[in-house]
Amino acid sequence: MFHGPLQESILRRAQDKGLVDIRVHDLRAWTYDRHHVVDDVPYGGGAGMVLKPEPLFEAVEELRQGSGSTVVALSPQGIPFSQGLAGELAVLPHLILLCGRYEGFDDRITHGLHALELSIGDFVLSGGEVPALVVLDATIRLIPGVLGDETSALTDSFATGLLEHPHFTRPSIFRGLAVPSVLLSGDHQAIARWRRKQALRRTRERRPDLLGRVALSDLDRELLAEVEAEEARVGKGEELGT
Ligand code: JFH
Repeated sequence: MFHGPLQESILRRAQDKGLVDIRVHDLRAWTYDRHHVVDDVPYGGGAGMVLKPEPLFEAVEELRQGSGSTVVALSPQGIPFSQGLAGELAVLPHLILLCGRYEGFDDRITHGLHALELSIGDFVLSGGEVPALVVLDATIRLIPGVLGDETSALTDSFATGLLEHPHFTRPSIFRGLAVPSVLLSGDHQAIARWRRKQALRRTRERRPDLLGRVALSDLDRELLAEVEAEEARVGKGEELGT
């Protein structure tokens, strides 16, 4: 589950450049029984199995670099992972990511190891491996020197707090669909204004929760008022069947 994603593209280059060292461990290496059992039935009953504390504790105690390690546990019960948290993880010297399988961890694991419990979203995956790769990818691309273009991580959507404006490339007309003419105008101020308005429009339509959290300038309020006025016109037009 790890070797594909870790050997490609940006994560590959980050490792090749020596900017990050990623190791993958099998929890069963810290078991001592013939069948390498890492799970057991839940106290209190119910379906599914739970990860046993002993192998996780032994693994973390062996891999931990003194007090310099931060333990992260992936879980549907975690706090929401975000761009902001990726930025905080990116400056830490050593992370230990606990993936998990079955129904998750015996609660003494996350508590006893002082793990930061993270969720990558409100959907249920089969295990923590994909969430761990998500956290790694989002975090590693913020390490200085990982991206070729140092500015792109900063101007990314979510770093600015808004969704991005739409992007277009050649040809200028594709199957009858034209690129907005302002983008071909060469008028950089008009382009900047159009992009900002589109970003505000998309954010308002798709992620109104983000709009409440970002600091809006006077121009932003003006552009949003234009968007709202256009919206009202469209709504009326629909009502009138025009
Ligand atoms: C993980 C798993 C089902 C049962 C919600 C109500 C009932 C666990 C380890 C993270 C995000 C994960 C994630 C992370 C780690 C593990 C599978 C299936 C249930 C789910 C619990 C095992 C899932 N953001 N989504 N999924 N599982 N629960």
